[in-house]
Amino acid sequence: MEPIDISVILPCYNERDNILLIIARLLQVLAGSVCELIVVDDDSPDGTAELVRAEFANDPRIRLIVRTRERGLANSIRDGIEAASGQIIVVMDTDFNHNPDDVPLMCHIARRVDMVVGSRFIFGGGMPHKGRYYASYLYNLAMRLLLGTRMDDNLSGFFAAPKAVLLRLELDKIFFGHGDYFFRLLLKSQEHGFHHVQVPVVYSDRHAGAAKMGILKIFAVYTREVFRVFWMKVIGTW
Ligand SMILES: Nc1nc2c(ncn2[C@@H]2O[C@H](COP(=O)(O)OP(=O)(O)OP(=O)(O)O)[C@@H](O)[C@H]2O)c(=O)[nH]1
Ligand SMILES: [Mg+2]
Repeated sequence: MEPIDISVILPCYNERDNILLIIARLLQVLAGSVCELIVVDDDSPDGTAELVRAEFANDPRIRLIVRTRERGLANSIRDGIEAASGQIIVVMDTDFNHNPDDVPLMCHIARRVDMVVGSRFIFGGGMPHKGRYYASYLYNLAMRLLLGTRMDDNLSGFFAAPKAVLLRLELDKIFFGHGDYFFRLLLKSQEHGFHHVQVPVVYSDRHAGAAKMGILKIFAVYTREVFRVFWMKVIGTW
């Protein structure tokens, strides 16, 4: 059997109406590659895992990790990364916020650099709602000023990188919480001197289902975390 080249990590919680569609599309766009898709499900009550098991029981390209003892987006991504057999890792949402069609280009570039970052805020990127787009844009500017990150999109959570490169980072200091892990990942990788390339990505609205955290809660949690990291940088403990 050929060694696995690309591992796509698909963290999910209650995504029964999205997961099979996103898997099908990824298998189409990655048809020319030796790939695996790793679904990391936190024991979703809506039966997401059972659906994947029933549909892909005999397909070695689809791996299912069901976590019953822990919950959380960031540490489910870490579990996926550690379990991955591929040389290139891709991390993306399962609700179609991230477009599976962007994955081949990101993987292609990831072979030549340390990390490919999907960005809504460079030329060619975007979001469907103008209001949310500008709010996120301004939030990102504030993050860049406070934390000194050089990336335009510090919260997209859509990236590709060689596994060996990712494992050089201090994963314990990055992979906890929700989508805020992503700015810690970018900051730590910037400090490690990673060569990053940004690729424009256009978000779509969530295809089906509901967000796991309301926008106000996200704002409060992320802002608290931005200030915590800012302060750690000031006192030299980051
Ligand atoms: N394994 C796991 N996945 C999660 C968890 N929370 C969220 N996810 C997944 O992480 C991705 C992003 O979560 P969303 O709820 O879509 O967050 P969002 O993109 O800010 O919200 P929307 O605007 O509604 O799309 C989705 O694929 C979720 O299924 C969790 O606790 N565990
Ligand atoms: Mg989403």
